[in-house]
Amino acid sequence: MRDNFPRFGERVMRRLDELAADTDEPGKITRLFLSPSHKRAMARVRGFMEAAALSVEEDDIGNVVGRLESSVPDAPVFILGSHIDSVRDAGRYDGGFGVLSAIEVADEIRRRGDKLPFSLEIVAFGDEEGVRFPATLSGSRALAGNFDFESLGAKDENGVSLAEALRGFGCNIEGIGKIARDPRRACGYLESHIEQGPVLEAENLALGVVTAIAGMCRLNVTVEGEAGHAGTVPMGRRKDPLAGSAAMISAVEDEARRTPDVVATVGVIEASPGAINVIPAKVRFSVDLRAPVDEVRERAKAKVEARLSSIATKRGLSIGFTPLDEAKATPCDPGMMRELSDALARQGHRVFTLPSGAGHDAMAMARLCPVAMLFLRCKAGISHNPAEAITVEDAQAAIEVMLDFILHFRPTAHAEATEERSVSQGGRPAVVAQISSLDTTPLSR
Ligand code: HGY
Ligand code: MN
Ligand code: MN
Repeated sequence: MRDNFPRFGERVMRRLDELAADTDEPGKITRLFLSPSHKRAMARVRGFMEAAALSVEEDDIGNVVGRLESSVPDAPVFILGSHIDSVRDAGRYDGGFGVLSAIEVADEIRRRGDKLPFSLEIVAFGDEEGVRFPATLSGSRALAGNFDFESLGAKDENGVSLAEALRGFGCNIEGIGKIARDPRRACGYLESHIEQGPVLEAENLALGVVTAIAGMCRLNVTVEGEAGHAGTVPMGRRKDPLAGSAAMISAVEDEARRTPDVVATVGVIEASPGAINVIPAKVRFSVDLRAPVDEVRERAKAKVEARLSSIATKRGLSIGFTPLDEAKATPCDPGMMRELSDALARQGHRVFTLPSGAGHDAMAMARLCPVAMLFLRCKAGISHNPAEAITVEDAQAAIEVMLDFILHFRPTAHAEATEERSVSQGGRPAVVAQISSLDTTPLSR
């Protein structure tokens, strides 16, 4: 395939540069769920899908779905995709690569006239990052049939609820329940994504097969003390929630450092009333805690909460924990991993497997069907950062492997293997328990 395969890597790189222009922060890439830039990006991706002669629809949770119909009557569907929302000041490859590479695969299959025993759906999910609302994976959870309708009440930093934002975006809330795909018809999901870590580069490999995706939980910690005059309250009489939060944030980091395989991050902090000469009254900070094994993560979370509570007690502060979201660790399907490894080998790559510390839409899609992920090397493992970088050669290699995988995938053989596995393991891994707490209203200034 290598010789007569047009260099679609160049087109993907060019299109990713075009997609980068869809931002709500000029000079940076910030494309939050249901934002004006998300709407522009959807239109752009729709255009790419239509240029590949896919039939395109936009669903009621803000996904764009392109479809290549199989000539086989009543054929099942194989899903490819990733997300087009971003973090703030993001890189241009996180998510978008998985969508645009999938469009190249569908376009090449159509161009060559290959007959597949399944239809192909290419999905551009609208909310993987969960930056705007305290919910993540809304688009893929809806497609997989386990959207958390309680999250419709969750509010963004401006107090806009998810339901209001969806309506303002032109979505029909009542249509969300109809997005779910039939698990008996979905024969698999493959997501290609940048690794967002340094392992492939260190192995001098372009591509890798993901074994499992780490589980994560997100919570807000609210610490309350006593506002006071910065000049008159003696240090020994203060109940300073910001100084207390500093000790707590160090404890979060310390707990993660001392627990193998656990990572924890405080990414957001707010203090009120927020004046230079006022001892703060209240602080809220976020915690994102992950581990490849759920029990390890849950134990670490309990220890973090215990340590933070004891710091609060010692300092005469009050503390509250508000769970925001949780996604359980998700193993990739062994059969799909084998088939992806075979495609890598056929395309001349050394087969290398690795876990994912980052979350992905595949976590939600695992609820619907067997999933696999193809990782692409990224420069110095940098991601969630405008310095994110990949090469056109690696992009080309990934599309060649994805195409090879799709051309060789046979749902029937796979369905039996999956059925046996599913019965032996008591069904699909429970993917997510989304706790949509409403405590994201901005601190009163
Ligand atoms: O946070 C994550 O792991 C993903 O980038 N949303
Ligand atoms: Mn991503
Ligand atoms: Mn991301």
